[in-house]
Amino acid sequence: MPVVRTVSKVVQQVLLAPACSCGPLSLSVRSISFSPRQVTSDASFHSVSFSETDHPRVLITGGLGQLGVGLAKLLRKRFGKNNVILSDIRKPPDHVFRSGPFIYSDILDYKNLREIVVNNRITWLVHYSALLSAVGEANVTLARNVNITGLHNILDISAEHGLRLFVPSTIGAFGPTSPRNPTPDLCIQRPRTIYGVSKVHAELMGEYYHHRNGLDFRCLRYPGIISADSQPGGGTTDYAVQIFHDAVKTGKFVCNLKPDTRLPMMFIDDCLRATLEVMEAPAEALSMRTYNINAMSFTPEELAREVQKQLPDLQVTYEIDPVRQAIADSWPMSFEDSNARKDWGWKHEYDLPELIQTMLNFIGSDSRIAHAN
Ligand code: AKB
Repeated sequence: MPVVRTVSKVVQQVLLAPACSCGPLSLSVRSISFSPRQVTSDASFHSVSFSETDHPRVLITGGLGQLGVGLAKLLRKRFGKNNVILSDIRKPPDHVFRSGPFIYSDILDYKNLREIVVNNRITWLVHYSALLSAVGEANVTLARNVNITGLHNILDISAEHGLRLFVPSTIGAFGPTSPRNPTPDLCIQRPRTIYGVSKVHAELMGEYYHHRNGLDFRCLRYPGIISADSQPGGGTTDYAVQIFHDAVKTGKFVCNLKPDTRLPMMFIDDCLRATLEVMEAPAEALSMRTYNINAMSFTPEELAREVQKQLPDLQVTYEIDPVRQAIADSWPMSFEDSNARKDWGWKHEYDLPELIQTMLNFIGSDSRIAHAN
């Protein structure tokens, strides 16, 4: 695909992106009288009174992206429907609105965020708002605002109110000078995308607040996440979701990465379970605050071959997007996650065959239902 077409497609995705739960371009002025950045380092950030035995009260930002609705479902099963609030700046579809509490929140509006945390007695915050890698390259200013300025608001609110804060990081937090096969937790991180730079910043800022102020910051570096009933928006690993939809619906798939591009990937159920598990892990079990988590690694060619075992008529062609290809070529090929496995018992359940079966079952039955209607 030519670069111009690719970039304009990406810009279009910025405007429509389901994974982008960003606020308006202009930053709102904080109209509060007190800034947590002025609080002395010995101030207590843990003055919020809630019983240890209570369920957490969870706020999920960027809730209408690829992961939020699934995470809310999992957390609501565990903590009760009304203890988990999904939020976004976009209007939720009916089924999401009916499934549990939903609230408007703009992470670039500090006062709005603070009001939500206070009024709803939030104790855990899962911060999913972000622009992903490819879409971020097409709009660096917006990515910088959402992924960096937005994160600062989240950190300050979390520190001020003694929240347990989860921020996802990614394989994209590594770059061409990192060891790529496998990539360990601690190694050189010089990413070349604004997405990657913002995620390294998030890791370091979260750990800084943890050491300086006692913020209960927890972070997992996600591989590319593959989901059946939610779409990613503007990532480099999106091809690995799209292939399933196209295989079932049209029998043809045009891949925008080279056939031999190996990247770490994970099925969404594993990713959401890992998130819950690290959030529930006792603090003393965590020897670090940012962990790699791994499940499988494959190339487009290997994925296509496995899908073709179930759908032999699938035709795959390659039209390389140079922006995405350059990003993928700078990322880990496989992830080393022994610290997560040792510290809090991380264990993935889905390898490639289970992933393929689950995706095709879900999308197949979904499209059969759509046809029947
Ligand atoms: C992307 O491709 O940008 C994301 C990621 C790997 O963080 N899916």
